[in-house]
Amino acid sequence: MKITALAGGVGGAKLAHGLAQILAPEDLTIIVNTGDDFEHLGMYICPDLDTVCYTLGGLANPETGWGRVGESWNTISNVEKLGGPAWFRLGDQDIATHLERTRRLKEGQSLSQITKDFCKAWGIQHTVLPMSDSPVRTMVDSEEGELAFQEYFVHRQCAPKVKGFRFDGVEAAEPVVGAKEAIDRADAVVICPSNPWVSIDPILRVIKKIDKPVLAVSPIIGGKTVKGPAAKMYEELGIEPSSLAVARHYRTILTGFVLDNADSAMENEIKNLNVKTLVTDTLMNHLTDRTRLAKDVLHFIGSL
Ligand code: FO1
Repeated sequence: MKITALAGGVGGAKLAHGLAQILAPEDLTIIVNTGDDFEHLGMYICPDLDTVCYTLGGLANPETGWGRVGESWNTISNVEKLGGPAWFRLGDQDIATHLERTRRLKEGQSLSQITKDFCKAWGIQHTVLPMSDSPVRTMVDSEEGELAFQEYFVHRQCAPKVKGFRFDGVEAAEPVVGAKEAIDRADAVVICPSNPWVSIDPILRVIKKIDKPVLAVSPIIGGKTVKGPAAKMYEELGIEPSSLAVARHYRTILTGFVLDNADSAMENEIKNLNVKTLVTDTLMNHLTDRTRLAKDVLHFIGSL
């Protein structure tokens, strides 16, 4: 079975990792959100691309899900001593990624070519694609005005009340070469359990049409996000956070939806959206959970 997965940060990376345990490299392509990218300390940083790659490469910090395992913080702590910004925690190994990516971008290499080379260096055989080689910047409209994504997410720790989102540059951003082909040859597209508003919507805005079966895994369990501000965003936008809300979010493209056992009472309402459903354990604390959920998803796609 050939799958193209759409993923953002930590939650999405975990299911992508599970799928990569089961599917051969030629059968799985992961298209990753780049709306979280930003320039910081003179470096071009791609948090979701790095989170997916570090996770697939077994290099990710298991506590946070982002950054590298076994990390040291000498550089950023010395930047801080010099009076520089240290709110965005950049580890020493991680900084090498940003330095080399920035160097290559300045030389004119594309983000997708750089990602391909980095995956090779990190021993990752599956294809990881940025959604576009053109810049897209997620801007968060909040009660304090418009904030750049990392300013909102990390510096302000998602405190400001959100009012909406804007993806600066998305109109001009073409899907990366290979993305359409990956979707065309796939049996199905899997929307990983990432934040619908700021991780998946930017990808869908770039990719536009998907005329393939689409299956989404809810990032919300029991009305709460496992990690990150998705539930808080729904609430602040006046929508009751739930698996049903996520199914409605994607309803125009959705064929199948995977929700957690905790939300089984919602299954019929989701079915009424003309969506096939799978109720299972969607929590992924360990690699075994990631692989199990991936197996459930692939089996479910086989039944669609
Ligand atoms: N998230 C935080 O909450 N605090 C951080 O200091 C932080 C640093 C960081 C460094 C590199 C990287 O790739 C990701 C990092 N993240 C941090 C996570 C990042 O902000 C989010 O994972 C994505 O942008 C949203 O998924």
